[in-house]
Amino acid sequence: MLNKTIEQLEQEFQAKIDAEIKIEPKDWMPDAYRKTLVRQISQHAHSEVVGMLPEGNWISRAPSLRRKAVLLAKVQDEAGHGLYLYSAVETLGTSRDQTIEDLLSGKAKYSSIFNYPALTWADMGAIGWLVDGAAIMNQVALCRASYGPYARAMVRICKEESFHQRQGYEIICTLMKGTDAQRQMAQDAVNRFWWPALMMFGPSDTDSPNSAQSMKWKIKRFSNDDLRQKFVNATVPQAHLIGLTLPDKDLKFNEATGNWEFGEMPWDEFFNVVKGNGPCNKKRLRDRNTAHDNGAWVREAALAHAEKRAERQRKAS
Ligand code: BYC
Repeated sequence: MLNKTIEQLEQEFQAKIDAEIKIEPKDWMPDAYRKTLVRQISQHAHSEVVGMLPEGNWISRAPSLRRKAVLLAKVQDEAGHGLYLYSAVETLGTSRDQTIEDLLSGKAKYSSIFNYPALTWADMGAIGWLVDGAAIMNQVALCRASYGPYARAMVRICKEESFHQRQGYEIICTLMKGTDAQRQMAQDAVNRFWWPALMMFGPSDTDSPNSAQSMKWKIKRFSNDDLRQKFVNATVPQAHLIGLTLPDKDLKFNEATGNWEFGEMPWDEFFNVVKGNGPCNKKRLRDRNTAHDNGAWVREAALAHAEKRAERQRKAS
């Protein structure tokens, strides 16, 4: 490796990617590839962790013991996803403390969707069905990402996300079979979450500065717009099946392309939320900081326990 030029190393790196050989932590990689992965995987980890806040708030108000147990399990899964992903970031040489500090200080991004409030129980259904549904559409492709630790984490995450999507759709289906007030609650949740769910896929391809390079590196396999369209095509029939309407007067099926065409995305809203001005950005950051501070004793106890064990092992050997 010592005698190779950067150009040669880059060519070999791209050849491995083109041949579908995974890049592993100790392999040579361009700085920009490492940086892109740290950016995307850490934003993804933060999304999982901040995503626990709107749902965690409903655990104590779930309408039955069964619903409570299922929601609790889902929120715990999200914490686990965050941990796999923070570990994947560590394999790229960035410490977990640094990554978490970037979230707590407000420097790091996380998915726009978690800056919207969860106002009613039906929102738990809409989040599971639409938000986790959008997340899976994006994440199934990430199971084939070129970076080994990320791809392997995604395989496990996707299995759990499928359960999340099903539990959300089941909540919405149950409400749609209920009273007028319950159907109205479901419809209201879908009206509020439809467009924000479509925004999760990111800016349109023409405004996505990272897509072209990330696709060349096979971190991303599909463009933002392609995934958004796949999600719309999969979800519109599910809505119609249970009698829901979607809040888009321009939604129509195109026989020739097989696509459900949809109206103009509210891009001003998207960029405003990403800039930190969504309905809940400040609250989410404040709550995440409080949760982190409240967990200090757990981290201290875990460290003290690890030190004691190491000490015992030293004495025994
Ligand atoms: N929100 O060039 P682009 C979940 C940013 S959570 C905020 O297209 P890229 C779940 C983007 O970061 C699901 N920011 O970027 C958890 C970039 O900014 P920087 C989370 C967004 O990276 C709990 C700029 O806009 N999933 O599953 O090529 C409960 C330009 O965009 C958003 C992931 O994170 C957004 N929606 O493509 C329930 C998946 N979109 O960094 C569910 C992994 C874009 O240049 N991430 N931006 O300052 C990805 O696949 C890609 O990062 C994206 C964006 C498709 C999201």
